[in-house]
This record gives sequence, structure tokens and C-alpha cells, in this order.
Amino acid sequence: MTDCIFCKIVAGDVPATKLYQDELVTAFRDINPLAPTHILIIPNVHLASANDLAPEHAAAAGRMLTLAPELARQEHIAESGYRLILNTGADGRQEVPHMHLHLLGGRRMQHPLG
Ligand code: DGP
Repeated sequence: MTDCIFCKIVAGDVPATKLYQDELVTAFRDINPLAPTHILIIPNVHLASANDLAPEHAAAAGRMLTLAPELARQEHIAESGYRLILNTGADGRQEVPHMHLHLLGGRRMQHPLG
């Protein structure tokens, strides 16, 4: 999508600190980190939110999930733990309309969710 900031990051048209990219997904550091480690993992294809997930996206969705522990190990937070968040829609407080998985760690998260 031409006016999507995350599509532009995937394409390399907007700079980002990319940690991983393959044919399905891209991972980069959040511009406004809420924890010592705050990474966004996104599908390369434009999906506005998790509501757009369909069976043909299973490979990308699976890659997003399996990449998370790899990046957590790379960031040395796998043992201490981390939180994966997939905000969806207005009530989910999703601000950027390109589906993204937050990987947050390096500090103790607040409990409970919400
Ligand atoms: P959400 O509220 O779940 O839609 O979170 C969107 C996140 O995206 C928010 O933590 C800030 C981040 N973000 C927004 N614009 C940019 C950008 O241009 N570059 C990077 N690296 N992160 C961005």
C-alpha cells in the first residue's frame, strides 16, 4: 500500500533499525520504545489488522510468531521473559493500520493487561 508507513519500511523507503527481513516478514525497533527491548514484527504483505488474516497468511503469521523467540534470544531476554502484543482495532488501541506484533522485554511488565 503506497501510503502505509510500515509498507514503506518493508520496501526500504523509510529508514528503520531492521533486525530481520525475509520474504514473509520484517522486524525492526519501535521508534517509541516502551521497554529496553521493543521490536515490531510485521508481515511484508499489507494486512490492516489481524482481522484481515486469512488461511493464505498462515505462513507469514507463523513466521511472525516463530521469529519472536529467536529475536528474544538475540536480545538476551528469552530467559527473563517478554510480552507479545497484537493490538487490533480501536478498542485494542491499534494506531498503525498495518498488522504488527510487539515484542517487549528487558523490564518487568505491569500486571494485569489492560
Ligand atoms: P500500535 O499502537 O499497536 O498501533 O503501535 C504502533 C507502534 O508503531 C508504536 O509503538 C510506535 C510505532 N511506530 C509508529 N510509526 C513508526 C515508524 O515510522 N517507525 C518505527 N520504527 N516505529 C513506528
